[in-house]
Amino acid sequence: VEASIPEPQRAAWKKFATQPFSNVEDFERDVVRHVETTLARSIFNCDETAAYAAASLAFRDRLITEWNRTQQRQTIVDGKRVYYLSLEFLMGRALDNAMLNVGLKGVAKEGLSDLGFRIEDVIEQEHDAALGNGGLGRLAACFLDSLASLNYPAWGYGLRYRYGIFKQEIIDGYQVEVPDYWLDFNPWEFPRHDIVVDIQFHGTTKKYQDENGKQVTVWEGGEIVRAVAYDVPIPGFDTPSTNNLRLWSSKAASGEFDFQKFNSGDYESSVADQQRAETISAVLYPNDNLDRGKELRLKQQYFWVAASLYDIVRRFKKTKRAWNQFSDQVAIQLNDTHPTLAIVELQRILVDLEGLEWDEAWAIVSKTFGYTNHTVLPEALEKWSVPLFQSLLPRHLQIIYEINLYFLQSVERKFPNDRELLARISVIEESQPKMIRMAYLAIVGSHKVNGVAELHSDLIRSTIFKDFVKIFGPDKFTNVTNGITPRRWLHQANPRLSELIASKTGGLGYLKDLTVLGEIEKYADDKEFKKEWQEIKYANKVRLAKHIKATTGVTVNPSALFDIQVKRIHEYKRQQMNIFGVIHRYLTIKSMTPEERKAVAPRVSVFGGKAAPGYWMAKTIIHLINSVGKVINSDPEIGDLLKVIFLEDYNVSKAEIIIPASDVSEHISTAGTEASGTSNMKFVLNGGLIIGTCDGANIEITREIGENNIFLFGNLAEDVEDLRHAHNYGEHTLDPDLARVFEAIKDGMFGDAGAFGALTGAIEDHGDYYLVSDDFHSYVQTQALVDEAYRNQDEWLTKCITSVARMGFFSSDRCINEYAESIWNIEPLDTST
Ligand code: GL9
Repeated sequence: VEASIPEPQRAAWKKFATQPFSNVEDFERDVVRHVETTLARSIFNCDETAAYAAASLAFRDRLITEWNRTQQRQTIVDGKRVYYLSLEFLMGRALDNAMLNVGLKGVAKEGLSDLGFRIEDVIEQEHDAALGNGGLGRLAACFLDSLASLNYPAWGYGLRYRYGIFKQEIIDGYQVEVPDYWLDFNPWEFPRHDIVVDIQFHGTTKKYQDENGKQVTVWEGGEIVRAVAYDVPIPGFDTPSTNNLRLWSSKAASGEFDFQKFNSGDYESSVADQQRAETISAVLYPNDNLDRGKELRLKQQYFWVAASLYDIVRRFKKTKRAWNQFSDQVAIQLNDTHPTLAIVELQRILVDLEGLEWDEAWAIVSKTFGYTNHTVLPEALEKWSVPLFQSLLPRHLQIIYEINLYFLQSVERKFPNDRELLARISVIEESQPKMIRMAYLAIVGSHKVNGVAELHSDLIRSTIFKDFVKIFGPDKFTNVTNGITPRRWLHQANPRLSELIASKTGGLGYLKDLTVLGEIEKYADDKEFKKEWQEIKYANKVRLAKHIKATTGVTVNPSALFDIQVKRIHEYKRQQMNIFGVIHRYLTIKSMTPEERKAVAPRVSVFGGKAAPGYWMAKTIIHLINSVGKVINSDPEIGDLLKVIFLEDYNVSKAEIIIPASDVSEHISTAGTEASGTSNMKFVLNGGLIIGTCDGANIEITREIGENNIFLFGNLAEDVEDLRHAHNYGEHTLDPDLARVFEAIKDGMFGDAGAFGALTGAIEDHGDYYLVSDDFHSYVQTQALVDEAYRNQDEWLTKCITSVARMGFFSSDRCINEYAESIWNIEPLDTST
């Protein structure tokens, strides 16, 4: 149905077109209107929550008018769009970001103050949008910021979870998970009840000949779940471009009940059917780097992928182009293997619904997709059981078998008589039950596959995807090193540092071209500049110290060295090595004379991060950190020399307080396990130094900032295999310093020794898979170098400033431009029209 307003009536519309505010008075008018009408409150009933809601709605009005213009511009230009499919978007708070990106935070501050509010308090009211687990989800959020800021026509597609990542509480030193019911009030989304897609599950397939004698397959029966679109506007920085993040929510397919059940009096079970449909988008799976193969997760994946593809195809069909132009109009990026079904679904749409020949369809499909791999950890590589697929998605299983058949045939032609090769690379693993290897399917159906840092991309080419490099050639595999948005991670999180940089580089332009940071290197030895720099760092540490006091009750000295490790808790990230190092430090101080202690450099060790609810070892690490903190923080002999803090519920908004306050941060994964890491970039960009292993993006950070400005230690990725072998064949003796630490734990120094047996046992008795014992000595020694370096504040500051000056490469803008050029073949849109 044509829904445009006819030409004669358009004048009236134009006359009354929404005029978004751009000065203080108009902002105040909008806020008051939203308080009084949208929220139905008044001057007698307006608290900070209401002020937050009204300010957000005022900004949302602005964003949506720009959003409309951007979408119209894109439709008129009718060029290529990129679609970023991600099961996770870890957006954090939106208000501060929106105010800064549209350049009206000053206006809002003054307006809110006139109305009786402090802008900081208003910003604090917002609940984080936490639809992600960690790095992978936050990367997607940084990418959206860059795509909009660089004027790329781009949409994100995800799921609108009712429950985001759980809220972590620490009770008696243990992690407790509390559901994150966050949608009570969310001013940043627009429900689109007119944009719905019905998604099919289960059922059966039938083959028949059509009137032209062509074989056709239909997929019938089963159940239908409805996808409803919710749109979240994504403002670019210093540009009118406002992109769209479309999140799908599930509900029952029709408002009607199942009348069979209803008539037979089974009212409750027909209500239960409705609720079952809503379950699909109910909860984000809280695992980081782990595949658990749950049926509901597969349902989520297909639900989201099918709704998104329907939407994308519908948009393409409106242009009335021929199908062979699809990949000129559409690029789809798969954020990990979670959306791999999109490859199968597009093939199904083209062959079953649009009647294309298989080969013609497949040529289109494989030109459309790009696949990003985010991990080499074997337990994270997704596999789905064939019987599960057979039941849930019978037609897709057939298509996967057919894709695999043609693929294996082509390999057979190229490498005849290599049965082992065929078994290794088959999309179907011949296990009991058979399993579908999603990464292999993603490779076969994409035109480019990329890793997320150089080492990681080298590793996937030489290990897990080696055979595929041989088959498809090296050009299909590429690297795009991750990046972070400097808007949120410098300008928003660290406004004073941003201001200082702006004052020396000619304004905020550096936020659009981060390589401009290079201009501050000339101040790396400037006395005045260094003093200001130091004051800003100190103020950020005071802010964190207040947060620590308020949340844990522990007083920390802001003059001490702040050593921070915040990230998901995982054995490969080695928080256990960090806490063992802390215990070692404690034992060392305890063994000193009071005179010797005067020479000790005071340190605050800060930890933060969530453990997956089912990851028992990670939970034990959290328990140990808290138990150690309890003993050390109350030891009167230690005082300010050492404090150990576990900050509960690490999330994006807490990261914005924590990261600017670090002197040193820890990125100490076993070499070859952390694909990239992105918080490493955030910490350095905020003037902290890194202690880290030669892993992920640490290597490229070192190359950019210089090895004098980073504390690297530990074994290299190339040695890991041999070291593991040594453990397994009894050729390793436990590091003596680590042995002392274990004795203290076993003596009960930190409470019930039995509670930590699994942690020490993994290292002493079970092969030390993450090589803690191998790296412990060089870790402790390198920490001593950190202490020494920190003592010389003058040199330390030079290192920090030099490092920040050289971080331009790690902007997600650089990263997105690389994707645009080498994978998507897409250009920015001119916003002047
Ligand atoms: C991850 C890697 O572990 C990180 O090293 C990498 O920086 C990010 C982004 O590329 O991707 N892969 C992965 O599964 N997670 C990552 O953080 N985990 C989650 O966040 C779920």
